[in-house]
Amino acid sequence: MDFRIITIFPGMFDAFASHGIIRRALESGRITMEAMDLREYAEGRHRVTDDRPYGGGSGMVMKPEPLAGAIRSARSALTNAKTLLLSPQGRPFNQAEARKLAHLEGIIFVCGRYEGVDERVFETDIDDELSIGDYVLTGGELPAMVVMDAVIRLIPGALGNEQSSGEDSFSDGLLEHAHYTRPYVFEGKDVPGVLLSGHHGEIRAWRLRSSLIRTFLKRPDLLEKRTYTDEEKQMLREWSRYLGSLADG
Ligand code: 9D3
Repeated sequence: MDFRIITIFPGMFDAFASHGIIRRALESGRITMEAMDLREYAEGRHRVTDDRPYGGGSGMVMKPEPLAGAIRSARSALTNAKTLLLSPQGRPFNQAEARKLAHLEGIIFVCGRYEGVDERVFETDIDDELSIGDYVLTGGELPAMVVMDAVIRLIPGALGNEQSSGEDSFSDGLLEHAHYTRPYVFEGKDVPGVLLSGHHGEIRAWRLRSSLIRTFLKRPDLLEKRTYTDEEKQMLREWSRYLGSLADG
């Protein structure tokens, strides 16, 4: 999968590209990534990329000519790519969006800065608009990295053989079960015995129960968006009966 990023801060992407799974995905050729400096598409001695808004007001707007030039250059390199604008007005990004994007041949990210882009560029050169959540950042660069990170780990082979994104907690709508590693006793607390029992069926059931209860405690909103297997229904009824017996004495 091919990524192009249009930004006034291409250097922000250097650390992202040079560590861990992203670095390996680049080295193996599963992805390519190029941060394009928007300034290189701006004219004049000062290579200005922003200007004052028509109608007045505070803040600046991304000038149309450099942005359109950079997008068209990226699109001529990646002919089948989708062009996404990162902006606070975008649709909220989530795991379902990540799964859809993972099927694309390429993505051109336009990192918003200032108050936004000139509407005429938005209308003709942007395919879709995404936000990463309801909080105020200084630009679209970190959001572009967030979206790439979520998408890249879904590309077959990107996580290596030891992990699979199919096992992600978000894949089945529950949070992860509790995890333990050595030592067996840490600060006086030991590990649930079932995990040392070697009974794979019991371990699986324990983990499912752990996932259900952690989701109930930490993210009850997730429980309502989900359908339940017979085994899960049985666990929920078991709790319900148990809680009912506590209430009724
Ligand atoms: C006067 C209102 N502006 C400043 C408070 C609006 C504004 C413009 C540009 C607010 C933030 C930004 C920069 N942010 C992004 O470009 C951005 C973003 C974000 O701030 N939060 C979550 N997702 C994203 S994606 C791009």
